[in-house]
Amino acid sequence: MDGLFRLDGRVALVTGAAYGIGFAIAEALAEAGAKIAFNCRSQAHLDAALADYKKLGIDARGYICDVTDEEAAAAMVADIEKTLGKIDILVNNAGIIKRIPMHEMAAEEFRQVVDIDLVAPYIMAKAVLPSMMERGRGKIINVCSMMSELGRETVSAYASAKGGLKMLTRNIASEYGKYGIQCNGIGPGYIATPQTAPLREPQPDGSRHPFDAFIVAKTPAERWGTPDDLKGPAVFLASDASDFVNGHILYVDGGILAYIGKQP
Ligand code: NAP
Ligand code: GCO
Repeated sequence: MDGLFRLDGRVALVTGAAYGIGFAIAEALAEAGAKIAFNCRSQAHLDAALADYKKLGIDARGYICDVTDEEAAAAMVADIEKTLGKIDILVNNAGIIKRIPMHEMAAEEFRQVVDIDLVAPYIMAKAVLPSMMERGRGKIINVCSMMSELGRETVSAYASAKGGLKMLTRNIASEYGKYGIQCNGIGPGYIATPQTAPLREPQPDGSRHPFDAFIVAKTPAERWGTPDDLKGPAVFLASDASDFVNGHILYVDGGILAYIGKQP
Protein backbone atom coordinates (compact mmCIF):
# COMPACT_ATOMS: atom_id res chain seq x y z
CA MET A 1 0.00 0.00 0.00
CA ASP A 2 2.72 2.49 0.97
CA GLY A 3 4.05 2.70 -2.59
CA LEU A 4 0.63 3.79 -3.86
CA PHE A 5 0.96 7.11 -2.07
CA ARG A 6 4.68 7.72 -2.77
CA LEU A 7 5.78 10.46 -5.17
CA ASP A 8 9.49 9.69 -5.36
CA GLY A 9 11.16 11.37 -8.33
CA ARG A 10 7.98 13.18 -9.42
CA VAL A 11 8.13 16.90 -10.11
CA ALA A 12 5.41 19.05 -8.55
CA LEU A 13 4.62 22.72 -9.19
CA VAL A 14 2.45 24.30 -6.49
CA THR A 15 1.36 27.83 -7.37
CA GLY A 16 1.16 30.46 -4.64
CA ALA A 17 3.00 28.22 -2.17
CA ALA A 18 4.94 30.88 -0.26
CA TYR A 19 2.71 30.37 2.78
CA GLY A 20 -0.79 29.22 3.73
CA ILE A 21 -2.48 26.22 2.10
CA GLY A 22 -0.04 26.04 -0.82
CA PHE A 23 2.94 25.81 1.49
CA ALA A 24 1.38 22.92 3.46
CA ILE A 25 0.49 21.08 0.24
CA ALA A 26 4.04 21.52 -1.10
CA GLU A 27 5.45 20.29 2.21
CA ALA A 28 3.23 17.18 2.03
CA LEU A 29 4.19 16.41 -1.57
CA ALA A 30 7.87 16.80 -0.64
CA GLU A 31 7.45 14.46 2.35
CA ALA A 32 5.96 11.92 -0.08
CA GLY A 33 9.12 12.22 -2.22
CA ALA A 34 8.33 14.85 -4.86
CA LYS A 35 10.70 17.56 -6.08
CA ILE A 36 9.04 20.92 -5.43
CA ALA A 37 8.76 24.10 -7.47
CA PHE A 38 6.58 26.99 -6.35
CA ASN A 39 5.90 30.62 -7.17
CA CYS A 40 4.53 33.78 -5.61
CA ARG A 41 4.54 37.47 -6.56
CA SER A 42 7.01 39.21 -4.26
CA GLN A 43 10.73 38.86 -3.55
CA ALA A 44 10.10 39.23 0.20
CA HIS A 45 7.59 36.34 0.19
CA LEU A 46 9.90 34.26 -1.99
CA ASP A 47 12.89 34.75 0.33
CA ALA A 48 10.86 34.00 3.48
CA ALA A 49 9.37 30.89 1.87
CA LEU A 50 12.75 29.57 0.69
CA ALA A 51 14.01 29.92 4.28
CA ASP A 52 10.89 28.14 5.62
CA TYR A 53 11.28 25.24 3.16
CA LYS A 54 14.98 24.99 4.01
CA LYS A 55 14.15 24.75 7.73
CA LEU A 56 12.03 21.69 6.90
CA GLY A 57 14.87 20.19 4.85
CA ILE A 58 13.01 20.80 1.57
CA ASP A 59 15.10 21.93 -1.38
CA ALA A 60 12.30 23.86 -3.13
CA ARG A 61 12.85 25.84 -6.31
CA GLY A 62 11.08 29.20 -6.07
CA TYR A 63 9.98 31.65 -8.76
CA ILE A 64 8.53 35.12 -8.80
CA CYS A 65 5.75 34.67 -11.31
CA ASP A 66 2.27 36.11 -11.50
CA VAL A 67 0.04 33.25 -12.60
CA THR A 68 -2.11 35.57 -14.71
CA ASP A 69 0.87 36.33 -16.96
CA GLU A 70 0.82 33.64 -19.66
CA GLU A 71 4.33 34.36 -20.94
CA ALA A 72 5.87 34.37 -17.46
CA ALA A 73 4.03 31.14 -16.60
CA ALA A 74 5.33 29.43 -19.76
CA ALA A 75 8.89 30.62 -18.98
CA MET A 76 8.62 29.28 -15.42
CA VAL A 77 7.37 25.89 -16.65
CA ALA A 78 10.21 25.74 -19.23
CA ASP A 79 12.79 26.47 -16.52
CA ILE A 80 11.33 23.82 -14.18
CA GLU A 81 11.45 21.27 -17.01
CA LYS A 82 15.11 22.14 -17.65
CA THR A 83 16.22 22.10 -14.01
CA LEU A 84 13.97 19.61 -12.18
CA GLY A 85 12.35 17.68 -15.04
CA LYS A 86 8.92 17.51 -16.68
CA ILE A 87 6.07 18.46 -14.40
CA ASP A 88 4.09 15.43 -13.16
CA ILE A 89 1.88 17.29 -10.67
CA LEU A 90 0.40 20.78 -10.98
CA VAL A 91 -1.44 22.24 -8.00
CA ASN A 92 -3.36 25.40 -8.92
CA ASN A 93 -3.43 26.95 -5.46
CA ALA A 94 -2.67 30.67 -5.96
CA GLY A 95 -5.80 32.68 -5.29
CA ILE A 96 -7.21 35.88 -3.86
CA ILE A 97 -10.54 37.04 -2.48
CA LYS A 98 -12.21 40.47 -2.36
CA ARG A 99 -15.03 40.88 0.13
CA ILE A 100 -17.09 43.73 -1.29
CA PRO A 101 -20.89 43.94 -1.72
CA MET A 102 -21.51 43.22 -5.40
CA HIS A 103 -23.39 46.48 -6.06
CA GLU A 104 -20.35 48.41 -4.81
CA MET A 105 -17.71 46.35 -6.61
CA ALA A 106 -15.94 47.77 -9.64
CA ALA A 107 -15.94 45.56 -12.73
CA GLU A 108 -12.13 45.76 -12.68
CA GLU A 109 -12.06 44.29 -9.13
CA PHE A 110 -14.40 41.48 -10.21
CA ARG A 111 -12.20 40.77 -13.24
CA GLN A 112 -9.03 40.65 -11.12
CA VAL A 113 -10.46 37.91 -8.91
CA VAL A 114 -11.69 35.90 -11.89
CA ASP A 115 -8.32 36.39 -13.61
CA ILE A 116 -6.31 34.98 -10.69
CA ASP A 117 -8.75 32.35 -9.41
CA LEU A 118 -10.11 30.99 -12.71
CA VAL A 119 -8.21 32.18 -15.78
CA ALA A 120 -4.80 31.49 -14.22
CA PRO A 121 -5.54 27.79 -13.50
CA TYR A 122 -6.45 27.50 -17.21
CA ILE A 123 -3.16 29.24 -18.15
CA MET A 124 -1.13 26.96 -15.89
CA ALA A 125 -2.89 23.77 -16.97
CA LYS A 126 -2.39 24.73 -20.62
CA ALA A 127 1.33 25.14 -19.96
CA VAL A 128 1.80 21.64 -18.51
CA LEU A 129 -0.73 19.59 -20.52
CA PRO A 130 1.32 19.03 -23.71
CA SER A 131 4.15 17.29 -21.87
CA MET A 132 1.68 15.31 -19.72
CA MET A 133 -0.13 14.19 -22.90
CA GLU A 134 3.16 13.16 -24.48
CA ARG A 135 4.09 11.05 -21.45
CA GLY A 136 0.58 9.63 -20.96
CA ARG A 137 0.29 10.68 -17.32
CA GLY A 138 -0.18 13.70 -15.10
CA LYS A 139 -2.09 15.07 -12.13
CA ILE A 140 -3.71 18.49 -11.98
CA ILE A 141 -5.24 19.58 -8.68
CA ASN A 142 -7.32 22.75 -8.56
CA VAL A 143 -7.91 24.37 -5.18
CA CYS A 144 -11.64 25.11 -5.17
CA SER A 145 -13.72 26.31 -2.19
CA MET A 146 -16.98 26.10 -0.26
CA MET A 147 -17.85 28.88 -2.67
CA SER A 148 -17.69 26.35 -5.53
CA GLU A 149 -21.05 25.22 -4.08
CA LEU A 150 -22.41 27.99 -1.86
CA GLY A 151 -22.93 31.71 -2.07
CA ARG A 152 -22.56 34.31 0.61
CA GLU A 153 -22.71 38.09 0.99
CA THR A 154 -19.73 40.07 -0.46
CA VAL A 155 -17.93 37.26 -2.33
CA SER A 156 -19.67 37.33 -5.76
CA ALA A 157 -16.45 37.39 -7.80
CA TYR A 158 -14.77 34.70 -5.70
CA ALA A 159 -17.84 32.41 -5.83
CA SER A 160 -18.14 32.94 -9.59
CA ALA A 161 -14.46 32.07 -10.07
CA LYS A 162 -14.44 29.05 -7.73
CA GLY A 163 -17.70 27.73 -9.20
CA GLY A 164 -16.08 28.10 -12.62
CA LEU A 165 -12.94 26.35 -11.37
CA LYS A 166 -15.05 23.34 -10.37
CA MET A 167 -16.33 23.14 -13.97
CA LEU A 168 -12.86 23.73 -15.45
CA THR A 169 -11.73 20.76 -13.32
CA ARG A 170 -14.49 18.56 -14.74
CA ASN A 171 -13.76 19.76 -18.25
CA ILE A 172 -10.02 19.04 -18.05
CA ALA A 173 -10.89 15.58 -16.71
CA SER A 174 -13.33 15.06 -19.59
CA GLU A 175 -10.98 16.30 -22.30
CA TYR A 176 -7.69 14.77 -21.15
CA GLY A 177 -8.66 11.62 -19.22
CA LYS A 178 -7.87 9.58 -22.32
CA TYR A 179 -4.22 10.66 -22.04
CA GLY A 180 -3.86 9.19 -18.54
CA ILE A 181 -4.26 12.61 -16.95
CA GLN A 182 -6.41 13.13 -13.87
CA CYS A 183 -7.71 16.56 -12.91
CA ASN A 184 -9.42 16.85 -9.54
CA GLY A 185 -10.25 19.60 -7.09
CA ILE A 186 -9.72 20.06 -3.39
CA GLY A 187 -12.44 22.14 -1.77
CA PRO A 188 -11.13 23.42 1.56
CA GLY A 189 -13.62 24.50 4.20
CA TYR A 190 -12.71 27.49 6.35
CA ILE A 191 -8.96 27.27 6.93
CA ALA A 192 -6.92 29.53 9.22
CA THR A 193 -4.51 31.35 6.84
CA PRO A 194 -3.69 35.00 6.02
CA GLN A 195 -6.60 34.96 3.53
CA THR A 196 -9.15 34.38 6.29
CA ALA A 197 -7.35 36.32 9.07
CA PRO A 198 -9.77 39.30 8.82
CA LEU A 199 -12.66 36.89 9.57
CA ARG A 200 -11.02 35.75 12.81
CA GLU A 201 -9.80 39.05 14.25
CA PRO A 202 -10.96 39.39 17.88
CA GLN A 203 -13.36 42.25 18.62
CA PRO A 204 -12.20 45.37 20.53
CA ASP A 205 -13.78 43.91 23.70
CA GLY A 206 -11.76 40.70 23.27
CA SER A 207 -14.72 38.59 22.15
CA ARG A 208 -14.65 36.35 19.07
CA HIS A 209 -15.28 37.87 15.65
CA PRO A 210 -18.94 37.04 14.87
CA PHE A 211 -17.88 35.33 11.62
CA ASP A 212 -15.42 33.18 13.57
CA ALA A 213 -18.20 32.05 15.92
CA PHE A 214 -20.51 31.50 12.91
CA ILE A 215 -17.99 29.22 11.17
CA VAL A 216 -17.32 27.15 14.28
CA ALA A 217 -21.09 26.68 14.69
CA LYS A 218 -21.51 25.81 10.98
CA THR A 219 -18.73 23.18 11.04
CA PRO A 220 -19.59 19.77 12.55
CA ALA A 221 -15.92 19.48 13.57
CA GLU A 222 -16.50 22.69 15.57
CA ARG A 223 -13.20 24.26 14.54
CA TRP A 224 -11.45 26.05 11.72
CA GLY A 225 -9.35 23.85 9.49
CA THR A 226 -5.57 24.19 9.38
CA PRO A 227 -3.39 24.06 6.26
CA ASP A 228 -2.14 20.67 7.51
CA ASP A 229 -5.67 19.28 7.08
CA LEU A 230 -5.10 19.50 3.31
CA LYS A 231 -1.92 17.41 3.29
CA GLY A 232 -3.39 13.89 3.10
CA PRO A 233 -6.01 14.78 0.47
CA ALA A 234 -3.35 16.49 -1.68
CA VAL A 235 -1.00 13.51 -1.56
CA PHE A 236 -3.90 11.19 -2.41
CA LEU A 237 -4.88 13.24 -5.47
CA ALA A 238 -1.23 13.61 -6.58
CA SER A 239 -0.41 9.91 -6.29
CA ASP A 240 -1.17 6.65 -8.11
CA ALA A 241 -3.72 5.95 -5.35
CA SER A 242 -6.14 8.23 -7.23
CA ASP A 243 -5.47 7.01 -10.80
CA PHE A 244 -9.17 6.25 -11.46
CA VAL A 245 -10.46 9.36 -9.66
CA ASN A 246 -11.11 12.05 -12.23
CA GLY A 247 -13.19 15.23 -12.28
CA HIS A 248 -13.94 14.89 -8.57
CA ILE A 249 -13.99 17.70 -6.01
CA LEU A 250 -12.78 16.41 -2.66
CA TYR A 251 -14.25 18.74 -0.03
CA VAL A 252 -12.08 18.96 3.07
CA ASP A 253 -14.43 21.01 5.20
CA GLY A 254 -14.94 19.31 8.55
CA GLY A 255 -18.47 18.52 7.30
CA ILE A 256 -19.76 22.02 6.44
CA LEU A 257 -21.45 20.98 3.19
CA ALA A 258 -23.24 18.09 4.91
CA TYR A 259 -24.66 20.17 7.73
CA ILE A 260 -27.73 22.40 7.94
CA GLY A 261 -26.16 24.32 10.85
CA LYS A 262 -26.51 24.24 14.62
CA GLN A 263 -30.11 24.02 15.74
CA PRO A 264 -31.39 26.84 17.95
P1 NAP B 1 -3.19 33.03 1.20
O1 NAP B 1 -2.84 32.72 2.60
O2 NAP B 1 -3.68 34.38 0.87
O3 NAP B 1 -1.99 32.61 0.21
C1 NAP B 1 -2.13 32.84 -1.17
C2 NAP B 1 -0.86 32.49 -1.91
O4 NAP B 1 -1.07 32.75 -3.30
C3 NAP B 1 0.33 33.28 -1.51
O5 NAP B 1 1.49 32.47 -1.57
C4 NAP B 1 0.41 34.39 -2.55
O6 NAP B 1 1.75 34.85 -2.62
C5 NAP B 1 -0.06 33.62 -3.80
N1 NAP B 1 -0.66 34.41 -4.89
C6 NAP B 1 -1.77 35.18 -4.86
N2 NAP B 1 -2.01 35.71 -6.06
C7 NAP B 1 -1.03 35.27 -6.88
C8 NAP B 1 -0.73 35.47 -8.25
N3 NAP B 1 -1.47 36.26 -9.04
N4 NAP B 1 0.35 34.84 -8.77
C9 NAP B 1 1.11 34.05 -8.00
N5 NAP B 1 0.89 33.82 -6.71
C10 NAP B 1 -0.18 34.44 -6.15
O7 NAP B 1 -4.36 32.03 0.74
P2 NAP B 1 -4.76 30.59 1.31
O8 NAP B 1 -5.80 30.78 2.31
O9 NAP B 1 -3.55 29.78 1.60
O10 NAP B 1 -5.49 30.04 0.01
C11 NAP B 1 -4.83 29.30 -0.99
C12 NAP B 1 -5.89 28.84 -1.99
O11 NAP B 1 -6.92 28.13 -1.30
C13 NAP B 1 -6.59 30.01 -2.70
O12 NAP B 1 -6.91 29.62 -4.01
C14 NAP B 1 -7.86 30.17 -1.88
O13 NAP B 1 -8.88 30.78 -2.58
C15 NAP B 1 -8.17 28.74 -1.56
N6 NAP B 1 -9.03 28.54 -0.39
C16 NAP B 1 -8.72 29.07 0.82
C17 NAP B 1 -9.54 28.79 1.91
C18 NAP B 1 -9.29 29.32 3.29
O14 NAP B 1 -10.21 29.20 4.13
N7 NAP B 1 -8.12 29.86 3.60
C19 NAP B 1 -10.65 27.97 1.73
C20 NAP B 1 -10.94 27.49 0.47
C21 NAP B 1 -10.12 27.76 -0.59
P3 NAP B 1 2.08 36.42 -2.96
O15 NAP B 1 1.25 37.21 -2.00
O16 NAP B 1 3.53 36.59 -2.79
O17 NAP B 1 1.67 36.56 -4.38
C1 GCO C 1 -15.02 34.01 2.83
C2 GCO C 1 -13.85 33.09 2.90
C3 GCO C 1 -14.02 31.89 2.01
C4 GCO C 1 -12.92 30.89 2.26
C5 GCO C 1 -13.00 29.62 1.53
C6 GCO C 1 -14.17 28.79 1.88
O1 GCO C 1 -14.83 35.21 2.91
O2 GCO C 1 -16.14 33.49 2.78
O3 GCO C 1 -12.64 33.72 2.69
O4 GCO C 1 -14.26 32.20 0.71
O5 GCO C 1 -11.67 31.46 2.09
O6 GCO C 1 -12.80 29.76 0.15
O7 GCO C 1 -14.03 27.53 1.34
